[in-house]
Amino acid sequence: MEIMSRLDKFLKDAETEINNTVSLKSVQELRIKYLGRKSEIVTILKGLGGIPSDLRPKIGMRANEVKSYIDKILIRREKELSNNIFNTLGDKEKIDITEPGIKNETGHLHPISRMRMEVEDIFSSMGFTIATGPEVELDYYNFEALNIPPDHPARDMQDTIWTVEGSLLRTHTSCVQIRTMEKFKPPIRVIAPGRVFRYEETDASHEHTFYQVEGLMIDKNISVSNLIAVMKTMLKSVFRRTVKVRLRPGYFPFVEPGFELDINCLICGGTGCPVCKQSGWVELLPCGLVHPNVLKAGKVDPREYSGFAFGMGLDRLVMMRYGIDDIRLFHSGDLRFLEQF
Ligand code: FA5
Repeated sequence: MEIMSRLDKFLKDAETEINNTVSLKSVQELRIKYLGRKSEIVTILKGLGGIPSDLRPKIGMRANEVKSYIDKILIRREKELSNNIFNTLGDKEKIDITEPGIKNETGHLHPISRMRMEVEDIFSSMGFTIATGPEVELDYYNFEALNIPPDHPARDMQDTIWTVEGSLLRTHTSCVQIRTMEKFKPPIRVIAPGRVFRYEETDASHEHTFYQVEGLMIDKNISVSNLIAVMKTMLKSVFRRTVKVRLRPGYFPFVEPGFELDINCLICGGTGCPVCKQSGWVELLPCGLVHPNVLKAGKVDPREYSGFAFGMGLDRLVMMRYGIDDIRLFHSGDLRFLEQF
């Protein structure tokens, strides 16, 4: 019976091709080829009416069997290939959809940068603006204009890294005082945060490269009480509580009178530790009223104006705020330290 052998061959061809196919896309194509409207099986089924009636039931039954069998093997192959997507990947590539994802590490600001921004905000709220100056500075701005002429013994107070004759890595941010007075007329209210450098041995509270925030306020009738009021407001905002401070006389050629503002050591609570050199106090903020010679160097008339200035150690402020007992940790690059902030 020719039609029966056509059906057998059709089934054999379909089975072979479906079992050998390797992609889900070709399974779809084979479904169209073997079961679609133009497929041989559909043509046979449509032509059943033309077959002699005694043979029609047998051929019809066989054609339907072949059709549903092909459908089954198409479904089975589709399932096999779907599972195989994972099985054909190497062991390392296997996807475990229940495994928790890998958290992306994101960086954050260094604690000194954060504190600098916080201090900038505090002073901005008191009407101060931010000034800057170069790190490689002229002798004139770092020393001479600040009432420290050549050969003045006060030059030894800050061990200097010289670059070329007359040029140095600034030892403090006080140079920005003169640069600001050259640019702006009083009233002046600026802070100048920045990096400074000293040729120094390092220890728990001393670095060769550290940060200061210079402050300068010049107006008519500025006195020590203005200085104390601004300092107290700043410290209260930084520490979010009142901290014990002491003011003692300090000598800096660019201020008169000059003071040292110390804060009670917050590492040991005042009982003595390597950071405060067992004294219970940390030198944080030298300050004073701007010396008339400095005002003159900045072309400001000392008979008309007066002012105060301060130079705060930013690293030490961060140490006190977070209870860090060694300044060298800041530049250590140690992630175990930095990740805590
Ligand atoms: C000065 O640098 C003056 N220019 C400050 C000043 C400005 C006085 C305006 C008066 C008016 P001094 O060398 O003390 O001063 O440094 C100021 C602060 O910087 C210190 O109180 C301390 O907090 C910090 N500091 C000084 N040396 C180091 C260092 N090696 N490592 C870390 N912090 C330091």
